[in-house]
Amino acid sequence: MPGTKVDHKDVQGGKKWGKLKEEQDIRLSEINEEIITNGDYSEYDDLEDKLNAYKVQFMEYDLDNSDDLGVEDVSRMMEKLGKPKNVIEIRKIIAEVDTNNSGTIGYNEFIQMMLGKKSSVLKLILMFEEKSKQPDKPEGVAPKRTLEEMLNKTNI
Ligand SMILES: [Ca+2]
Ligand SMILES: [Ca+2]
Repeated sequence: MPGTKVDHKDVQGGKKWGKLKEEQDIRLSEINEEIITNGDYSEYDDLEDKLNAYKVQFMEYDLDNSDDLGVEDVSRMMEKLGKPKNVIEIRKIIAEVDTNNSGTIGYNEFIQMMLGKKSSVLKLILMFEEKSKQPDKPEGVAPKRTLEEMLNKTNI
């Protein structure tokens, strides 16, 4: 991507970076709590899980910890997702969900995009990415060993 000069490798993964992400986690968790309390999306019965997953996703892409996704964040996101776009396309993608016309996607706008009824390019791409990730995480399946251990303990 021409025109992007900031090298995030300098900070990403470092101690300072971890601290910043921890602080961001606290800020965004508070917003999640508010959203749950407000009851705006009460139609989702797994709202808390959903908000948690979106928070993790948002933090992953907010490279400068500004609590919003700007042109650079979104263009890196697209590169990562294998769908590189030019700056004009990125601006269009952001504008689709940028309800307060700040030129960036704030956390609330991100949540609204993911949970609201309106469709957008970014939402479709992210939803597709989430789906494609799932087969790699067989968290719901209990390992066979665990069952055997349980049976041993109960002397069956
Ligand atoms: Ca940002
Ligand atoms: Ca905005």
